Amino acid sequence: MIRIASRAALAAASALAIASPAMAHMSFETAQSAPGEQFRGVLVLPHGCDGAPTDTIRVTLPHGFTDVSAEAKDGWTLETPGNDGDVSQIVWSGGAVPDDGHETFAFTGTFADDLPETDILFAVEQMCGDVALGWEPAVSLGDAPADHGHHGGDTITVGALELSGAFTRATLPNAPVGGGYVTITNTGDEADRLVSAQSSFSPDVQIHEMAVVNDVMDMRQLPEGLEIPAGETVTLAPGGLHMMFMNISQPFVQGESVPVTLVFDRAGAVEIDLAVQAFGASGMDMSSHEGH
Ligand SMILES: [Cu+2]
Repeated sequence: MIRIASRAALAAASALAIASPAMAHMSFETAQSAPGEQFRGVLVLPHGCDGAPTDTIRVTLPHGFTDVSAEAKDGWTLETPGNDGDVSQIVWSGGAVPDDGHETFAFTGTFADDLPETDILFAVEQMCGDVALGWEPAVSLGDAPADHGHHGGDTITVGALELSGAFTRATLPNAPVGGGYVTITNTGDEADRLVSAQSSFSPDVQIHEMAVVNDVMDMRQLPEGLEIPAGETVTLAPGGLHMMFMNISQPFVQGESVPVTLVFDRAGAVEIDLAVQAFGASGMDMSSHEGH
């Protein structure tokens, strides 16, 4: 079980889809829609937080999801903060779903016509007193069901390595950092190592892992880089290993791409383009990441 102690840590972690693989993920009952269509999102709460009842559910809506109305629940206070008449968040608070309870939270909205036919992520915070969990349930606007593990893109080969599914996510205008994700398969019979990364978007691209320290989820830099064992696949993905673009010089814009050169011990350097996916975590503050 992953706990996130502070609001800042929660915000940072939520943006990276914290969820232990062993846990049932919070997801939508139906996760299929299309650009221009109305969608009724029914969030299924799989469990509480490590024994404590869930008292708050906060959904941060993605861009391009409008005409939102949330369904009230008996015993819960419903708020829909936003600006200019647009709802940006839905918050149900003051209730109590026990750890073994089963509860759903529902809302309706419309996906914009011009959204790409890809997965759209909603950021959901599940709070149980001081403990909070972050989720990123997806809705697929394309033909395929929503799937975090598949982001398309070409496979690039360098030496014995195959790189695929390279992507990042749009950032807020003033966000100091951005993430980077790619799947690396070592088809050779000798281990390789991702030793560094460089990009014109950042003076310092770091390689991070997620780790639980003193019950608190945090990220830390891997100064020795990341080993890619022979014959194995290493996936950099939200919630786990990732590239972290520190002090980014410009925002990551959905639909564009962010170039990054990955330097491997054995295979050498290769430049890949990270496709910028939807902004899945509107309003998340990642400032706790500054300076590490
Ligand atoms: Cu990081």
